Amino acid sequence: MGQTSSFPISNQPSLKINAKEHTKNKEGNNSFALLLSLSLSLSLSLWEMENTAILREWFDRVDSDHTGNISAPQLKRAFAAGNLEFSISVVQQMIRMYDFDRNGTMNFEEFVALNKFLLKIQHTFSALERGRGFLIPEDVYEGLVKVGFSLDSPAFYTACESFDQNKKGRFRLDDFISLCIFLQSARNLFSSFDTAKQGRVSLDFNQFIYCTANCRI
Ligand SMILES: [Ca+2]
Repeated sequence: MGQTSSFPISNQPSLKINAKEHTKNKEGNNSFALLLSLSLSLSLSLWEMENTAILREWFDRVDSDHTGNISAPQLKRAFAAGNLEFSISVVQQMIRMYDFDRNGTMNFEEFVALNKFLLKIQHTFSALERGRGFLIPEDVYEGLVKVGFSLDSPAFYTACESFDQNKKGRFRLDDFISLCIFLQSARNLFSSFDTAKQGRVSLDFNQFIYCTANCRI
C-alpha cells in the first residue's frame, strides 16, 4: 500500500464528523460499524485504509457470506454504514471499473484497486472542502483537474448539475465520488473506442447507445 501513504491526512472538521458518526453507529453495535465510521466516509480513513491488514479485515466483514467476493448490495450497505450514500448503479459502476476477472463482483485485489482510486478522490475533497463538508462548483472544477479531468465549461456544468443531488450547488463527498466514478468510467469507455489515441471517436447510433447505457449512473 505504498502508494496510498503519499496521502497524509489531517482534517479537523472531518474528525468532528467522525465522532458524531461513531455515536450514530453505536446502536449498530459492532466493531464493523465503528471501523466503517472511522474509515470510508472521512479523511481519517486514509491512514486507516492504508493498512493492508485493516483493508483485509474490512473486506472480510463486508463479505458477510464468505464468498471471497463483495457484491454491489454488500458494498452499498458498507458505504452507507460509513455515511456515504450511493445509488446501487454508482456502486455497480465502481465494481465494473475494477472487475478485472469480469465476474460482476469485487475480490480483494479489485477492492484494493478501487480503494486507491477512492483515496485519491477523498484526499482531493478534503483539501478543498475547507471545513464546510461540501464543495461548491468552483471547488469541484479544481478537484476534477487534480484528479485528472480537465473539462470544458459545457461538459463540466452538465456533469456537475447531474450529480448535484439537492440542486444547491453543494457537493458532499459521496456526490463528488459519484461524479468521479462517472467520469472515470466514461474515460475508460472513450479510450476503448479511441484506439488511435487521438482524443476523438466516431460512433454510430448503436455504439452511442452502448456507451450511454454503460455510463448511465
Ligand atoms: Ca471481480
